Amino acid sequence: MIKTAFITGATSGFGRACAEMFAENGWNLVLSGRRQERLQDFCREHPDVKIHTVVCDVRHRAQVEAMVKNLPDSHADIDLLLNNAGLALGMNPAQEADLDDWETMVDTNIKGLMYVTRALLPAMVSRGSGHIINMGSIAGSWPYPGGNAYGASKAFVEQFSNNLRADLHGTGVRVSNLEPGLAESEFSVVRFHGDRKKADAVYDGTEPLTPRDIAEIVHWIADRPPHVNINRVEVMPVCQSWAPFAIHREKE
Ligand code: NDP
Ligand code: 8X3
Repeated sequence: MIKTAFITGATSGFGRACAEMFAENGWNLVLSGRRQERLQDFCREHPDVKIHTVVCDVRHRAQVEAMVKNLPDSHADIDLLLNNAGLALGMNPAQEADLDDWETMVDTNIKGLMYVTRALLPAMVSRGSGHIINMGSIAGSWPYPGGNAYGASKAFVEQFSNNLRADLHGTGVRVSNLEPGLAESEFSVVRFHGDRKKADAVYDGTEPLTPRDIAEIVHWIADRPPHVNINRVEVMPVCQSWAPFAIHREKE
């Protein structure tokens, strides 16, 4: 039985790598994102895969509802929703952060993820099967300077995932939260508003996770037998670990 994966944020980074991975494994795909040309490129490069693309900004509830309502019959039964669309904006301390950046992160990482989940969930529940994999982050569990609203938005994703599991008890629908650390994609270019020098400095001298690493984990989570639910996976590159607590000392 051919399965269908619905991937948000499929135009770049993790989402695009996951689209590749699921295509290689014979899945049908629903791919969404705001950049239409990237979605079209993917279709051109994968002429043998059954792909439905939708240009959608997940911040807009009506667009999300229309995207789900208008799924063609060939792609209407979603086996896997990968709630991946998301972003960090800025790394200034909270007292200097841009409120517009905070709002965009809340609208995308929290509200967008809720809209897509709520739109697709009833059909999964009535079919008695389905899987939602949410893209969390280590930033949802571990604070760092400048993480402020981004980390908090990913803490929401972690607890929303847990609470979804509680609500979906007995329905057969699975929920997982994947929490990656340092990974190279367009993430940092977006975070630093297009400043490539600052973005490159994030990965300088490191061996970060790759989108392919993440795609392999997503596929592994999705490919467990139906009675197995991976609740959460936290993954970092070997070059990343924790630092000691910061202690401010008064100068004599
Ligand atoms: P990228 O910037 O490479 O990809 C982000 C994707 O999200 C793009 O496809 C983008 O598509 C989409 N997106 C952003 N805003 C919207 C929106 N309003 N509506 C629809 N789609 C949107 O970054 P990553 O692949 O690294 O990030 C993917 C996810 O992984 C994010 O949730 C991120 O927070 C998380 N993550 C990233 C880590 C990292 O270090 N890279 C580590 C941990 C988690 P488009 O612009 O075409 O709309
Ligand atoms: C991205 C990982 O540590 O840059 O979610 O916030 S981090």
